[in-house]
Amino acid sequence: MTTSIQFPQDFVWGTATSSYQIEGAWQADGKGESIWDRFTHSPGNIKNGDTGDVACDHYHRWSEDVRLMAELGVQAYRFSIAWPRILPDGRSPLNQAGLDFYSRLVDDLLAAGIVPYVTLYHWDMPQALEDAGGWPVRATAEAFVEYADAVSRHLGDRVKNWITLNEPWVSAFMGYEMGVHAPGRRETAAAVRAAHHLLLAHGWSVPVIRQNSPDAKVGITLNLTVAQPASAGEADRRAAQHLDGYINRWFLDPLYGRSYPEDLSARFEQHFPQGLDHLLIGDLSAIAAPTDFLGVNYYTRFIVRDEKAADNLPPEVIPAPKEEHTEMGWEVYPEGLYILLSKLYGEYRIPSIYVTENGCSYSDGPDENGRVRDARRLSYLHDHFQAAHRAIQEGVPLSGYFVWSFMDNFEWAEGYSQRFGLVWVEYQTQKRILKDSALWYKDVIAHNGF
Ligand code: IFM
Repeated sequence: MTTSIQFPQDFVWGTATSSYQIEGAWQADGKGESIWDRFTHSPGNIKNGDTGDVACDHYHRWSEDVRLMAELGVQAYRFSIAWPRILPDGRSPLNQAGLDFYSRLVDDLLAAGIVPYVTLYHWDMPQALEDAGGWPVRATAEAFVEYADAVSRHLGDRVKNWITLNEPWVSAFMGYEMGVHAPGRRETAAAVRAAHHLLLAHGWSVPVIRQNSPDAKVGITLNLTVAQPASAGEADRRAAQHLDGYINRWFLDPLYGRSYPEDLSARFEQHFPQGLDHLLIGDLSAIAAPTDFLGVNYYTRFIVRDEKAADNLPPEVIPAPKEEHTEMGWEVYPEGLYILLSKLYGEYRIPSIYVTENGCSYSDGPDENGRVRDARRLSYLHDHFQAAHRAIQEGVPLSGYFVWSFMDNFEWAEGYSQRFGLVWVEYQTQKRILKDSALWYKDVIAHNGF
């Protein structure tokens, strides 16, 4: 392993979770039903029939979890707010008990010296809004602004870092096109419209959050990847470009004032009732509301091949040969993080970037002495930190890094079969154990490097 890697003095070391994945308590204190409650309660959607009904029971154990974070020495904690705890039916009235929960959490974090980074939407929309049409309907973006307003008014005095949305690509395309995430629909047109309304929800809420939370930093988190062609051939090159457009540029370009990318808009425009040009003039300037940072969730690269027709979407993604893969089946490719960060800064000149998620799923559990020797996670993080450091050395304004995830949790369609945590969770007893990677991360934080 390389020694003496030193990060900038003000670099922020954190860890991340999301509400549905850890909280449980799906009906507590006036919470409404979310699309993930409905989706997991419908048979056949989730591996082993798992649900987030209990998850890590963080809703009741939050104080213990904050203490564990403090023990790790993390400087920041990225968590999300469950929209249906705040607005059980999607629109007013507000559920004060839901706000109080997050208010206590924020106070406790601040008392422990941990800076809260709040994500407003990490996929658990109130079911009532889905019943009214969900993200494919423009009114959902308006409802989101009301929600963002309510939360930022209540927490904005103490929360100074806001992330509007987590991974809108996943919400739109995995939820409405592939149907593997809630709400489980399989309609491309709905997915394309959902993506647009998610971006609109983001853009409309940025000024509202700024108004309610003076001096706050506001951004959005995208799942971004590196799409590489399987060969030097033209069809593969175009296929890789399309995948890059579909996952990365369809979101990045409008957010950074470039409108939707032309190489894809021809294909997607049919899904907008009046076509892209007509509809979007006001929308595009709203979506491009200036933000303070971009959150990047990076896990792996995609190698792309399309022998038949480079115009197919999504193009064929082929398995990376011989390299190491995590238990999600994702190739370990730290170089991709360096490539991605450099490209983002080079292309869009983003003033500040955070890695808001990076991590890996390995199921290594406690040995007979109760120790979790997750050497592969440690090595994954080591190599990705190193790649991030290289990008910083070359001028990328990377401000911080949030390891996904603080603890093992509900991994969406995979249920509890995938463990991404720094902390082991024994689901039967809710016992938590710091894994070896967590102890190593503690050291990295303490030394601001390794
Ligand atoms: O667990 C998810 C998280 O909710 C969003 N980003 C990817 C993670 C791993 O799949």
